[in-house]
This record gives sequence, C-alpha cells and structure tokens, in this order.
Amino acid sequence: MSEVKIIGAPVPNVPWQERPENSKPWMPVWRYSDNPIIERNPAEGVARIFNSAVMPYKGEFIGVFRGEQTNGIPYIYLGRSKDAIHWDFEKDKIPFKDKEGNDFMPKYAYDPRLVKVEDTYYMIWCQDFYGASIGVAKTQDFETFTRIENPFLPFNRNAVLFPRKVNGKFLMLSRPSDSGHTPFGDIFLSESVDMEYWGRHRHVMGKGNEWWQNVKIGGGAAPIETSEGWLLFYHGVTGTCNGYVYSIGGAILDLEEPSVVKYRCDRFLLTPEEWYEERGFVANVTFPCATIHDAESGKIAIYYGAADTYVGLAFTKVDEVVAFIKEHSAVTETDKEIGIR
Ligand code: BMA
Repeated sequence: MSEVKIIGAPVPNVPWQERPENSKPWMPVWRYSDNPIIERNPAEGVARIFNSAVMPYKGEFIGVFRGEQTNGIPYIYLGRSKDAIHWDFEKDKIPFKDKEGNDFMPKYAYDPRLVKVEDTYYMIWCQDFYGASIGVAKTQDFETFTRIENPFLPFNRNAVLFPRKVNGKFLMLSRPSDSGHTPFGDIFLSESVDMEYWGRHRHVMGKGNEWWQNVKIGGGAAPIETSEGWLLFYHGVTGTCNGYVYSIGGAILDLEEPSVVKYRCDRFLLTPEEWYEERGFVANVTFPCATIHDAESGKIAIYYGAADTYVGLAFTKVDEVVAFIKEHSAVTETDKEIGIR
C-alpha cells in the first residue's frame, strides 16, 4: 500500500464506517450502510435535498444544501450537524447581500459547493445569469453572506474552487455548457487574484473515451491536496436510451499546474446501483459535491447527490483510492497538456 498523505488539517471526527465484509474488495469506495442520510421532505417547503456540500466548522459540521422547494424551484439552505450525518436545516433560504448591502435573491440556485480558502468560506453554485451560470458568495461567520460578481459568462455549471491559492492565485474548475441538458462538456480551470476577475483559462480534461464518461464530465468535490497531486472526485455522464447515467470518477491533477492531469481512472469509482441512486426524481444519478477528509488517518467521506432526491455518503482511504486511480489510469494527450491552445 502506498504512503500517500493528505495535506491539510486533521478532522478526527470525520464520519466513518469501515469497509463492510460484503463489499467488493476490488472497489476502492464503499457506501454508508444507513444511506441515504437525507430523506425526502427534509424541511418545511422542501421536497428533496441532494447535490450538497458540507465541511468541518468549529469542531462540528456545516453545509450548504440544494433544496428543491415544493414549488419545484431549487434554492440553497444552510444546515448544521454534530456528526456530519444527521442534519438540521435552517427554515429560511440563505439571505445573500450584494457588496452595497442590498438583498440579493437569485431566481434559482443549485448544486452548491463550499470551500474555505484562508479565513473565508466561499459558496459557489449554479444560478441564472441570462441562462445557467455560476454564482459566488463569501462568508466568515455563516450569518452574513456577501455576493461576489458572477465569475464567468453563461452558460456554465459545476464550478469548484481549490482550497488554497496556487502560485498566489485562486483557482476554479468549471464546465462551460449550453442552456439545456448539455450533451457535451469538458472541465476547464480559471484563475483570479481577487475572486472577482477570472482569466488564464486552461483546459483540464475532456469527456473520456470510456463509455461511462463519454457524454460529459463536471467537477465534483473541491480537490483534496495530497502528496501525489490534487485528488479530484468528479462526475462522468453516459447516455442510454432511457437518459443519462451519472457516475463518480477520480483523477489526480498536478499540484503546481493543476490543468495537467497526472492520472485519471478509466473506470468509475461509484455508479448508480442502490435503490436511492436508481430511483427518484431523476433516476441513475450519483453526483459528488464535497468530501470531509482527515489528514491524519487518510479517511475520506464523499457526499453525493443520489437520483436528484437524496444525499448519500460513501467512504474511501486516500492511499487506497490513489493507488486504484494510478493502477487504472488512462490519460489522453489533452489531459497531459497545460491546455492553452
Ligand atoms: C445536471 C445538473 C444536476 C443534476 C443532473 C442530473 O445537469 O442539473 O443538478 O443532478 O443534471 O439531473
């Protein structure tokens, strides 16, 4: 077994369950036995919570949750938990303000990510900007949330911020797209000195040759810094006669030049198999948006949306998953390049 290290803080209370006896020994990721951790109708006026992001906060846990309201419109709700498994949600939507202190209420908001860089927590999500694009806000205390201007032109989805600056710059992955159920899409990297002006865009990786990710891909959880590079859990999509299937894939990006893909797993790490992944508002979706990980033990808890209806939890260890990705790596020429073109 390799000696891969997570570079980051210890999180001794990371949610965890050892690999169950009946799990397939050749799969590096296993599911929590009490999945889904968030069931239907989790709060008043909210029919489903899924595709959500959580992180450690003051010895406990906090999260931003995609709540599909009973009027069908998605919005973001704050949630808190002592164990990162049982969650209490705030009744009201997150109250954003703009820089001038005026209320800012997006028409809709979905697929939030939550990332701490230095002493600030950033939320990134998908919202309307004359079409689907990326919204950003920051907070220091989870009481006041200040909107930052839209980083990218429409259409764009799946923006994921890196948890630290690289060479002095904030880095964000995103997936430019179209206005609908995009039948294409690659992951790009953009950088910024101030979280407001973004540029130096680089291509990171395209949809894969493998069938499970041959339609489109999108960044998932914020990359985890490891001694082998940035460990990225992302989603890969394939098409069937009954619609798309979303699986979870894994890649390792270069630490200093993250547009270079060092390793990329040719097979999925997790794909819809359980009832809560195969059955729901949108069948056959596993959609990772966050991890909680412990640098001391190498334990990683992956939070993923299941069937656009539930939140699921899965586990792996950094050395196991990195060894698996390396063993089954298939990088293409465009993965290996810096991606300026
Ligand atoms: C994508 C996004 C996700 C969703 C997925 C499957 O386009 O909208 O929020 O989980 O489709 O429906």
